[in-house]
Amino acid sequence: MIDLYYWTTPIGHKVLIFLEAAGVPHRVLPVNICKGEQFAPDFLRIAPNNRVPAIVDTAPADGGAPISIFESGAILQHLAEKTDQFLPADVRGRVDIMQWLF
Ligand SMILES: N[C@@H](CCC(=O)N[C@@H](CS)C(=O)NCC(=O)O)C(=O)O
Repeated sequence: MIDLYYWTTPIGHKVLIFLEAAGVPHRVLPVNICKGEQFAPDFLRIAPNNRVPAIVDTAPADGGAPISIFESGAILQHLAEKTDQFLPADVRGRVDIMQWLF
């Protein structure tokens, strides 16, 4: 399960689109940045840069504690590796994806 901390911005959409397209079970948790909710201490523990999107991967591959991730590029790379989707195995395909991602 992925908890997505989200507001309706283009950068937020990127992560939501990935989750929907890859069929990843997820829960959307709104963070209203127009009301300053990105500065709430509970959210800052997940996203110390006070920005959405951020996620918590509640079932990481190593079976350990949940992992919090901020920055959409880092989030999308994590989700691509976790699901083995949208990330080519060959070096040239991978570079191509990464340069567009970042
Ligand atoms: N480089 C970040 C940018 C995230 C970002 O700028 N998010 C904006 C909304 S699109 C935000 O949360 N702004 C709240 C603030 O700056 O306080 C990423 O790609 O995740």
